[in-house]
Amino acid sequence: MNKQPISVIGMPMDLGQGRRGVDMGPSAIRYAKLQSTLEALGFDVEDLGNIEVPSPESIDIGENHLKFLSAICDVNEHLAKAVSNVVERKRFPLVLGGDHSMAIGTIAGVAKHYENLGLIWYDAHGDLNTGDTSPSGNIHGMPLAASLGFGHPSLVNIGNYSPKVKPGNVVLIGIRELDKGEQEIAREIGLKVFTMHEVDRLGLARVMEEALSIVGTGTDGVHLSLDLDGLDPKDAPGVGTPVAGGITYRESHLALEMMSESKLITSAEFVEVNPILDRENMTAEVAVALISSLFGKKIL
Ligand code: EXY
Ligand code: MN
Ligand code: MN
Ligand code: MN
Repeated sequence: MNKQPISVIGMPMDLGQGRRGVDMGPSAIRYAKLQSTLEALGFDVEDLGNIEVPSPESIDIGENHLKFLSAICDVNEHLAKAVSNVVERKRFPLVLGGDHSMAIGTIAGVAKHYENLGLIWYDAHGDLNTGDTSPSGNIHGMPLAASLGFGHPSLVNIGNYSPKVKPGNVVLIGIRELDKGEQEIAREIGLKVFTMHEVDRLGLARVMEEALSIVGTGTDGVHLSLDLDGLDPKDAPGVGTPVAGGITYRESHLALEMMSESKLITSAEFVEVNPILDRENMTAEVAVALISSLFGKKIL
């Protein structure tokens, strides 16, 4: 079998949220043996290092409802270019984070290469806020809205085009916390949201079958944006915005194995790993284990 070579990019981003430490997520995932694990599965892996991100202490926070907007836009433009180069070289972009505001850059870099990009948003949160609806002003609560074309023009137009994805090509999985404005936008544009209610009621296998059928129909590529807080905090404690009652470690493995079997996924990012809030690098190790499943690791 021909295995597409993989390019790893680190995004040590922590400007999009309020708790320090998530900038060290990429290092923690590398320390959990990402590269050797993928090489053992037979992949050619190159690590392109990290995008440069300023520390929050060294720059101005700007307006309170869109904290660090200007720096977040700047570093996401850089990430978008790096990701786009990887796609042009026919390699698989695997981006490590970093707070979820980085998805704006990753998706900007990927989506311009596809007519109809599918998107799987695996998360406790919808990340559907704009500067007007956000209760916190934290931009990590806004990247899905921005990718769909909603929000501040500088976020929406990263990469100089918008929107990156169409609502009918997007599925959200694991959702258990939505702000009022997020509920409204999700209803208004008819987003397919598999909340924890659907996971409990249907089981994760059925949810994944439906989700993969949606993102695999009429699309020419599928990006996976996996926020580790989609998992239950018992299984992935090293995240800045934990929400109880999430998807288990086993269910998440099944989800990633089903994504692998579908052969639909063309790019991925694993985000919100915060080693300072973690226990013995457990969450980074979970990320590497899930990445192995995505890249076809089989027990037998
Ligand atoms: N909805 C809340 C906000 O916008 O502030 C919390 C967002 C957390 C977003 C993250 C990591 O997925
Ligand atoms: Mn610059
Ligand atoms: Mn998120
Ligand atoms: Mn989240």
